[in-house]
Amino acid sequence: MQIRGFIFDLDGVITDTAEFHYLAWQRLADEEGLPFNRADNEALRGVSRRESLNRMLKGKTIDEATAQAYMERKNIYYRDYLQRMTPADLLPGVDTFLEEARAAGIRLGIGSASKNAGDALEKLNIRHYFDAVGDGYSVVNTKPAPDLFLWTAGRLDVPPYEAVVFEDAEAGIDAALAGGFWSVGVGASNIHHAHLVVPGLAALTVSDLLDRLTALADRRTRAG
Ligand code: B16
Ligand code: MG
Repeated sequence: MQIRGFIFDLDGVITDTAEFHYLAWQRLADEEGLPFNRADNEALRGVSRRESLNRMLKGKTIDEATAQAYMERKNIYYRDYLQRMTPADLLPGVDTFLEEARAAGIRLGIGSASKNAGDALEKLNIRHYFDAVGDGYSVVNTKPAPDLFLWTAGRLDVPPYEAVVFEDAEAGIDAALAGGFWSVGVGASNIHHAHLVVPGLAALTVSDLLDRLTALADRRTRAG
């Protein structure tokens, strides 16, 4: 088995923008008198801005103009938080892991649902590591559809069975598996169906990961 590409989700894997998304949605909810809290926000992880709004509204119906205005306002609040982001906001172990992967000749990509992913990479000063950046503008069908990871793998020129997706959200692992990728669940919530689960990238080295995936592939081959 050969692994030639790594594709990283951004929020929850590379950095914790989830907190900024939460604060921005919470501010909008408070201004509009919508019931919303930190626990509700968990259901918004990894899904698009539009789907996040739908989940935040919990069945309440609003007209399209109001929906657009809400999303625009939330995004203004979110981008305000993003401006304060620095390389210190990288999650532990990320820079070492990216360095190791590059040294091993692995092609690197981002597969994030966020339309702000490019700006976050610039603020974190890690844009230069990536050969391809798939973001909220790249495809129509969002996670759990595999389209975004397939799009990014295409740009990396690596087939899914030779690529690993790193994801913190259930919808993201579903998308990786649907696309035929190897998957690493990062964190602890609802990602038990990934091929491997780690608490964070600091808990993993590239050579250890490749060894573990090779062992898994060998077991599968033997099992037929
Ligand atoms: P935006 P990821 C996702 O990023 C976030 O997890 C999710 O909370 C957010 O709604 C989505 O991006 C869209 O973000 O409003 O900036 O376009 O986990 O796919 O990196
Ligand atoms: Mg995520």
